Order: sequence, then C-alpha cells, then structure tokens
Amino acid sequence: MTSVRDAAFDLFRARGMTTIFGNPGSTELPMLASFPADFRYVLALHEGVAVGMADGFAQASGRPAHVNLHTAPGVGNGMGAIFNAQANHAPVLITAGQQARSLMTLQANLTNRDATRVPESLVKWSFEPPRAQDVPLALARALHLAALPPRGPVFLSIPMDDWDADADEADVAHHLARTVTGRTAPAREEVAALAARLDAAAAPVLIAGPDIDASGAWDAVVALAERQHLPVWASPAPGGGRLGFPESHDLFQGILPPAIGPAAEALAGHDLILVIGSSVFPYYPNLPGPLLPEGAALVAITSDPDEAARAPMGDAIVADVALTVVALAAQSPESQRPLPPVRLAPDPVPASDPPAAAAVVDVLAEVLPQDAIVVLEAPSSTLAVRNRLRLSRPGSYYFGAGGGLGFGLAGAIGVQLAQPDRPVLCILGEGSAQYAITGLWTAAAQQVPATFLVLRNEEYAILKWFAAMEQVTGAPGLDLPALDCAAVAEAYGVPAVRPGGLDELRGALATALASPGPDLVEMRVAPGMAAG
Ligand SMILES: Cc1ncc(C[n+]2csc(CCOP(=O)(O)OP(=O)(O)O)c2C)c(N)n1
Repeated sequence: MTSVRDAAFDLFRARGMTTIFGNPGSTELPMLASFPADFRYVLALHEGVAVGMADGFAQASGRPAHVNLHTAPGVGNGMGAIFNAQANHAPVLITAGQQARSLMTLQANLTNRDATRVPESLVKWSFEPPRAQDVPLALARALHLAALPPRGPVFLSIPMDDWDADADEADVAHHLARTVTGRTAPAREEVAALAARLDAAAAPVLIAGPDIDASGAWDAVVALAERQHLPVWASPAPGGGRLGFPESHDLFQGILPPAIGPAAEALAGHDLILVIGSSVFPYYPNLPGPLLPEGAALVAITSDPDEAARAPMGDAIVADVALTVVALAAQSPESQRPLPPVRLAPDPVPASDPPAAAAVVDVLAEVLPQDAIVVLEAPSSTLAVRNRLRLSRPGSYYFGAGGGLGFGLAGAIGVQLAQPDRPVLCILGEGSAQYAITGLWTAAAQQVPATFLVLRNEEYAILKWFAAMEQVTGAPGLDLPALDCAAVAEAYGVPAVRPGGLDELRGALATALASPGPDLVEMRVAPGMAAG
C-alpha cells in the first residue's frame, strides 16, 4: 500500500516540482514528515513571501510551483500575494493544512472554517477533497488546471490526518501517467482574415502584452512587427508584468499610458490596433475619454476568455498567443508602409545631491550584464526603469501585475531560484520592500545570489503624485523618515552597503551582481517621481 503522502510526492516529482515554498505549522507537519532528500523546502517567514516566491519561481521556470501554507491564518496572510499571482497568470499550486477530519465539525482550534471560500475569488479552483484517498487526484487535477491557459493559482485544503491514509495504487498510477495539454490553435480562416485586415490597414499599431513572453511568442511578434512595419507600444505598465517586445528595438515606441483618455490619445491616427497577449487594457487611474481614437478598430489576441470577454471595445481571438502569432506572421507579407520614427533617447538627468532616481537607473543601464533579469517594485521609478533601461531579452523583466506590494522582493527570490545562472537585480522602493522584508532572511538562508537595490527617497512618492492628480490635499502617512533598509538587511544576514554617490553605486552594484550570495544596496535618491 502507498500512502497519500507518497502518492503526492511521486506526483510532484513526476511534474518536476521538487521545490516547495512554505511556512509550516502543526497542521502542515504531517505533509512534511520524512521529507524526501531529492526535494528542497524553501522556508519563508511569512506566507505572503512564500506565495510571492512561488509566483516568481512559476513564472520564471514556466512550470507550476508549489507553496504550502498554514491553515486559516496562513492562508489569510497569503491572500495579497495570491491576488498578485492571479494577476500575473502564475501557475501556483497552493496547499494549506487543515484540522484533522474528526475535529473539523466541532471546530477544534486551527480548523479552517469554509476553507475553500477564503481564496475562491482569486483562484481557478478551490477545493477540499471529501475523502483522504481523493487527495492525489485532487492534486493532479489542481496541477492540470493551474497549467492550462489562462494559467493561474489553484487552492487545496488538506486535512492533516490525510497524509498517512492509504491511497489506491492503481488509481495513482493513472494520475502520474496522464498528460493534459491545452494550447489552442486559432481557426485558420480567422487568422487569414486578420492577416488581410492588418495588411490592408493604412496605419496599424501593435500593443505588446505580458503573455507574449509567457507563451513563448517573443520571436514571432518581432517577426510580425518587422514584416508589417508596425510601431509597437507596451501594454500599460501597471498591469504589464512582463515585456512583450524588445524595448531597444527601432519599432518600439514606449509604454501606453494606463488610463482610457490618454491611451486613446497616444493611439490617435491609427486605424487598426492589434493587441497581443494583454487585457484591453490594464487601465488604472480614472481619466475618461473615448475608448478608441476616431476611426480606429481593435483586435486582441489572448489565451484568456475572460480578458477577451471583458474588453469594452474591439474584437478578440481566444487562442494560444504564440501559435496565433506564428500563424499570423506566416501569412503577413512584407509591408510597403513607411517605417515609424525611431523613438528618442531618454533626456539626460541633471546632477543633484542626492541623485535623482533616474540617474541611478542610468547607472544600471551601464552596469547590468546583458543576460540580467530585473524584478521591479519601485513605483515612482517604474517608467524611468522601463524607458531608460530598455530591456530587450525575453524573460528579463518581472513586475507585480496586480499592484499588490510585496511581489517584488519575494518574487525576485523565486525568479533567481528558477534561473540560477542569470544575474537577478531586484529594484525596490524602501516602502515596497517592507511588504516582503522577511524574504531577505530566506535569500540569506538559501544563499540566493540576487541583488536588492533599494531606492531610498524617504517617502511614498507615488502616493504624493496620486494625491496631486486626485486633488487630495492634507493626506497623512505619505512620508517614511529614517527607514533603514541596510540595517534591516544586515539583521537578516544580507550584506548591505550605502553608496555615497553614483560612482560608489557603480562599484557597489558590480560587486553585488557578481557575488555568490544576496546583497542589498541602499541608495539615497531625491524625492518625487523619477523622470521617464
Ligand atoms: C499591499 C499594498 N498595500 C498598499 C499599497 C498602496 N501603495 C502603492 S504605492 C505605495 C508606496 C510605495 O512606496 P515606495 O516603495 O517607497 O516607492 P515610491 O512611491 O517612493 O517610489 C503604496 C503604499 C499597495 N499597492 N499594495
């Protein structure tokens, strides 16, 4: 007889999921008993960090990642990060412990009452198996669902006495052997019609979204844009968790503004707007206006039926993004349209003391190795990083698409664990860093070689900017005096430095990026929004 625990670990092993992120409690210990030597447990000190690490790991590895949470309070702590994982389309298997079945009805301490209802609105499937022997099938089902498009987190609550129960070996053999694939090809006539429409358009434009990178459509999108002479914009930054196009490419125009009116204004003059791998659109501030510029039509290609259905304008094709763009590029002739103008280099940044955050980003542009990965959560510097760094390789940028702070620091650890051979630079505001600050301990414990660059401006700069835009005056709580991230990092075991100027920063970053363990560089920067 095989136990539920053995069956579960065989399943994880068969799926290549030998890393488990988590924070354990008494309800999770039975799962972790006799932990197999070929598995790695990555301990987080807070569940939000555990989920954020799994999110980054899943995205950067392209495969489901497993995070194990403590019963009700642990799941509660993880909720903000689960919100981020669904926005990131990250295939994360979230398991949580539960009281023993015999004690759930009398609601003994640590019973996760209505366990499935808490994360339900944020996950593709939320389930508590009715019997212990159903756990292996529930795990298999959860993993298939997480990995099928649109990818996203799934949740299983597992009572603590299930792990030693007997599993049915013959059934488990079936679960282990199954493959479930789900890349949907678009209808041939729909692609042909879109190719004809694109070629016939007088001034088409392409909007590149995060699912281009996630689906492996990068090269096909570049080929399509080059063949059709398309100017390319990135989908708005707040919801754009990944890059969809090389940002130093001559066709790349910039990042679409994240509000209805300004986005339509930016697209004025185009008659066909082709959106690939993005929702339409991840708007944020409420700046009304027409949904489309005068005379423009829109077509979106997305693997997510909900993204397609909720778009307020335009047509959509729901299918695998890479398969669709490969087919579209193959049917698109070399266009005779003139090439769009090449966008200008960013403005030089005036010297100041402390330096502007934009000047710090310019230093990054000098020192970052070609194969570096940037994980970004420094709100007032988002556009400066995007517009000045001009990252241009697939899998080189991760950003919390949901906007819940805490993804950056935690996600960077997961990204680095999934991509051990690429240097990872995590750029954080000192406010944002606090939402996952305990992740520094995990980075030290695991000797994750990521570099954490904290931009210390002593304020919630982005919220001051929003206050001005929303005409809010007198709001409290927007200053962060004396928040010493370097000292906190040292306390968690991460070496930290405080460069006194840009030259020292250059050296500090080069050393940190090359070092075999984690490092934190705390850089004092001027307050206010960084110039994009
Ligand atoms: C979980 C969560 N809580 C609160 C917020 C609201 N929020 C957005 S930006 C921000 C301030 C970020 O400050 P910092 O990281 O120092 O960056 P800066 O704006 O100074 O660049 C806050 C509190 C959020 N997005 N997520």
